[in-house]
Amino acid sequence: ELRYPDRLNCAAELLAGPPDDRPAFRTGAGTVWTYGELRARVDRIAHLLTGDLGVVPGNRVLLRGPTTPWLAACWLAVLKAGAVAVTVLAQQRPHELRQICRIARVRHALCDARALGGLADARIPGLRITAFGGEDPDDLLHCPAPGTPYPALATAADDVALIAFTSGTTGRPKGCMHFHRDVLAVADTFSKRVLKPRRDDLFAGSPPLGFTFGLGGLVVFPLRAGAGALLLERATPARLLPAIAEHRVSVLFTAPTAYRAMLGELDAYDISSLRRCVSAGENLPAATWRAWHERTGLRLINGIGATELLHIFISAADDDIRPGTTGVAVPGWQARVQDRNGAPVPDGKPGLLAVRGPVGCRYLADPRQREYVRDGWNVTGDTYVREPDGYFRYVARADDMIVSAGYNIAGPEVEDALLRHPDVVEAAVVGRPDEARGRIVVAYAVLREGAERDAEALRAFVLSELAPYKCPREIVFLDALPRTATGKLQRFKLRADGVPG
Ligand code: 3SK
Repeated sequence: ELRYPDRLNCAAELLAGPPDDRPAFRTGAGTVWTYGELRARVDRIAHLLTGDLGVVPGNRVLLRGPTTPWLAACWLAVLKAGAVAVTVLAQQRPHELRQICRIARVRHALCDARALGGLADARIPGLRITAFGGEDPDDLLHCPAPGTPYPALATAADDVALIAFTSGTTGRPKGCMHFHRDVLAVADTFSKRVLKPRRDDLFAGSPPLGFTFGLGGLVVFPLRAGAGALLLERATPARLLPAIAEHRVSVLFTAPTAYRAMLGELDAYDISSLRRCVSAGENLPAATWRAWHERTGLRLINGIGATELLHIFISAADDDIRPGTTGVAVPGWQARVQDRNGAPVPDGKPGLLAVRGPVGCRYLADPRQREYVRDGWNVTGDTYVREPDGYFRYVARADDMIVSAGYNIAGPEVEDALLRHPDVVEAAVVGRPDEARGRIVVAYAVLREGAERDAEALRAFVLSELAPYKCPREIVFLDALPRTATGKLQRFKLRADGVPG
C-alpha cells in the first residue's frame, strides 16, 4: 500500500534528489536543462506567481503552450507555490477555453508567447494572462533574479494539485481534480512497478502535457525516477523517429496509430536505443503489437488509463505481456468486469470495466460524477472481458458495440481485421441505422499512400478473417479519421455520417 506524509508537495518531491548537473530536460533544438537549472527556474517562476502576480494557494492557473521545458517548469512552479495547475491543449478553441475557465474559476494564465493569440481571442473576463518564452526564453516573465530559493508551500497530501479536463469524445468538458499524492501515486504504481525506469533513461513521446498521458510520461515519471526527458514541440510520427535516433531515446510514450504510422519509416533510422515503448490513449490492435514486435524486436507495453484516474491502471510489461490483451491490474489497483447494476460478470463474458486504486475520479461540480463512481468503483465506460488467467481484454467502448440482425459485434475486432491488411493504415468501424437489420456494420479506412481504394477487395479480405456477419457492408475511404485534440477517434462523427467519403 502507498503511504505518503500528511504534508506533501508533489512538485518539491519531484524536484528533490538528483544532483544539480544531471540533465533533466532536453529539446529537439539541442537545449539541455540540468536538474539544477530546472530547480532554479521553477523557483523564479514561483516567486513571480506569488509575488508580482498575486497568486495565493488554491488559485487555479491555466497553462498553455507547446511541450517545452518552460511549460513543464511553469507546471512545477504552480504546484510548488500551492496553486492548482489547469493545463489545456494547444488545439483548444476559444469556446472551450471559456468553458474551462468558467468551470475551474481560473483567474491567471501562464501562456507560451506563441500561443497567446488563441487565449486572447477567448476574451475571458477577469483572466490575467502572462506570457513566457518570447524572443529570449530565459528572459521569462521578468522573473526575480535567479538564485533566491523558493520554499515549497507545505500543502496537504490531499490538496488539489491539478485539474485535468476531458471532453471525452463527445464535447462538454469535465474537470478532474487530482491531489498532490495522486501525482506521486501514478509514478509509484504504473511507472515504478510496470515500466521500471532507470536513472539513465531518456523519455520522449507525442502526447501533449495538457493530456495526463503526456504529463505523466514526459514530466512526472522521468523526474520521479531522476531520469531525463526529451520535450518535442511537434512530435508527429514523422518527427519522432529521427528524434529517437538523434537523442538516443530509451522510453517512448505514444498512441497505437503513431506506432502504426512509424512502421513504414523504420528502416531509415537507428532506434536501437529504445528499450521501453508504451502504447495507450486508445486500444492497441493485436495486429499493431505484432507488426511492431516483428520489425523492432520490442514488446509494446499496452495500457489503459483515464484522465479521471490520472494515468494507467491496467498494463503489463516484459514476459507478462499477452498480445491482444491490455494486461492485468497494475500493482496497487484493482479491476473487475461488472454489469450495469454493479454485479460482477463471470470471466470470459463482456461487461463494464470498473477499477479502484490510489487515485479516484473527482469531477469538479459535475453531476456526471454519479455515473462514473458507483459503490466506490470507477466505471470507465469501456467494455472488457476478464480472461480466466486474469488478463483484461478490450472489447469496445461501451457505446461502440454494434447490434446487427441480433448479432453483437465489437467494432474494434473488425478494425483489427482491417488493420491486418497491408494497405490499411487506420480503420474505424461503426453501426449505421438500417431498417432491416437494426444496424449495419460500416467501416472507414485510411490507406497507405498510393494504395488502390478497392472496397470489394478489402471486404473479401475481412471475410477471410472474420465470420460473415461481422464483415462491413460498406467501406468508406478517408484521407484521415476524425480525432480529438488528444488523438482519440471521434466515432460519433462517423456514426452521424457527417464525414465526407
Ligand atoms: O488512455 C487514456 O486515455 C489515458 C488517459 C490519461 C492518462 C493516461 C492514459 C493512457
